[in-house]
Amino acid sequence: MPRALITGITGQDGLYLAEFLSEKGYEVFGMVRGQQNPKIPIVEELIPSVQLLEGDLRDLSSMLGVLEVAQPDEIYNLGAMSFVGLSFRQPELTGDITGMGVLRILEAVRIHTQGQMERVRFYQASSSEMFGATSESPQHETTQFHPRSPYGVAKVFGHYMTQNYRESYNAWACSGILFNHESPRRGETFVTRKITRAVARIQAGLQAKLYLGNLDAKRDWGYAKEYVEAMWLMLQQPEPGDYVIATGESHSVREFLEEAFAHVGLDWEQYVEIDPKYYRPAEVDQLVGDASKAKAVLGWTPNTRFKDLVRLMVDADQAELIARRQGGA
Ligand code: NAP
Ligand code: F7E
Repeated sequence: MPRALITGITGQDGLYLAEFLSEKGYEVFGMVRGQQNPKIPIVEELIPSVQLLEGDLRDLSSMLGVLEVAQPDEIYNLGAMSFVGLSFRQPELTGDITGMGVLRILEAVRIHTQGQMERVRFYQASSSEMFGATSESPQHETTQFHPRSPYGVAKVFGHYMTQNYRESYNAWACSGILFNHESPRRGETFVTRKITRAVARIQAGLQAKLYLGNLDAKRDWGYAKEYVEAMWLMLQQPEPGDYVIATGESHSVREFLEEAFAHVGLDWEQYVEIDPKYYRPAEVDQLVGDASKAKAVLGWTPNTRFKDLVRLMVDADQAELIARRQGGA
């Protein structure tokens, strides 16, 4: 039975990946920061066989302990401080977790394998935020980086470290450059989920207004459940490499709003107000990915398109609200 270790297992992607790997017959280990995390019962309920081990990306010795117990064949490094807006307010912490954390886990693997890094397959969660203000469109694996946030800069560091360990120590390491991917499990501060939750609450009469920042930003939004398969496919190839994972379509926050409110028969303009506090010191105006390498080499293509994604997220938030109300919460 192959063994996989996931950092960030309590996050959106971690949950989907843990389910995916466990269905494939993997023994799944997850690194968690502490037992008090309220998401731990959700992980344990969804994947009863999962083994959770305490470790932190800011602490090398804790990760060595995790590797000692898990003895993984594959490591998926999904742990990060992943909220771009917050990274401007907590740049040092973001650099420590999202950037230095990658170096620490690579070092932990080097020490754990006694220098034979090729024995363990490693996935790094790189991001389209690394492209930032690049002038090339669509973006692909060799597009020049121009990160626009402490988060984006930290991801560039992690990306190059992963490449550097591959070149220096023969690490079997891949970076997936994933464009935005969303789902009903998306954190509630990210714009898509913030909108779909608000739509459900406004329709139920629980919320009057939705306050947002820049509505003109454009993103390439895909469905997270499909993106975790691409991570796994990268680690099944004969050689490690880096891959863009994206839908190839770009839509504005405004278009997302229109679609989400229209799905429940509401006009977004009556409910949305702009609050400058949600603007960022530097914005990424437009991203759109070219995933043709992933299609050609991994055989991966996205199936869920923009409108379906918006609708499935609104439907899920409405269902969650109804379930909560029936449960008396
Ligand atoms: P997420 O929901 O924000 O999950 C982040 C995970 O990282 C959580 O499990 C969190 O644990 C963990 N974490 C935070 N600080 C940590 C630390 N110091 N040590 C260990 N773990 C820590 O993120 P996601 O959307 O699933 O994304 C997964 C990865 O892909 C992240 O690296 C993200 O930056 C990257 N990415 C995401 C997207 C996207 O659109 N979703 C696109 C490109 C790249 P707690 O529960 O303890 O906070
Ligand atoms: O913002 C604008 C905001 O926070 C999207 C992370 O998973 O994907 C994600 O980063 C856009 C930005 O995601 C609000 O200014 C307007 O232009 O949902 P977001 P993100 O910054 O694209 C990348 C690929 C990652 O790697 C990251 O980890 O929406 N926007 N008004 C707003 N954004 C938020 N959060 N809240 C607003 O009120």
